[in-house]
Amino acid sequence: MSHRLLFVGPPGAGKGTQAERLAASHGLLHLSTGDLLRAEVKAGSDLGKEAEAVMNRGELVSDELVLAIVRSRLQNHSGGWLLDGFPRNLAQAEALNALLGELNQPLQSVLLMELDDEELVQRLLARGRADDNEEVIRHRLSVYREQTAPLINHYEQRGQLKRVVSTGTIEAVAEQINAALA
Ligand code: B4P
Repeated sequence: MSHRLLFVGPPGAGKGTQAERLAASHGLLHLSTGDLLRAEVKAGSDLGKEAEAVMNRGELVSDELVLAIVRSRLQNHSGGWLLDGFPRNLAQAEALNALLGELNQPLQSVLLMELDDEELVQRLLARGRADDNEEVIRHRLSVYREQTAPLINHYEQRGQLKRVVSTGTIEAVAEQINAALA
């Protein structure tokens, strides 16, 4: 299996859930930009204060801020990694490509997790995080279609994209992911 990979998919597709499992079972560094941003919010840092309002509106935090977080984590790490929720737009994908070139750690695979909108909304409402109310969720879905979905074509053209449909139990989705990445 690849040891430098990223997970793409709409909010609520289960990227965080599956990334955590896969990273633990394969000894990879799991970098979730969402989790890292929420940790900054919790710590009350300047960065967290800047990110909080943006996240609660369901929009994307600035590319510079997110990129600085990813760079600081990857540049001191020599093993495998799994990026979850990053990149979120083409500008972030280009910046990641440049960073990985600099670090001599090329990306090996991209996993796309897909699920229909109504199931996404139901899962996120059940999760109940601060940014999980229906209006914000629907806005996050439209931000995903506009800004993040173009990554699908981008990585498909590079021959790196694998797809799974993330319906079924967490275990069943994990099996599909293992098969897709094998
Ligand atoms: P994220 O933290 O990345 O979260 P997400 O997309 O909402 O969720 P994910 O797909 O990981 O779903 P999960 O496993 O939790 O983003 C939050 C915000 O951070 C963004 O809106 C943005 O503002 C900011 N942000 C993050 N990265 C950024 C970037 N690169 N640039 C700019 N801004 C950025 O699963 C969802 C729920 O479903 C859970 O409750 C889970 O238990 C459940 N679930 C999972 N799998 C299931 C299954 N098989 N069956 C039933 N339920 C399941």
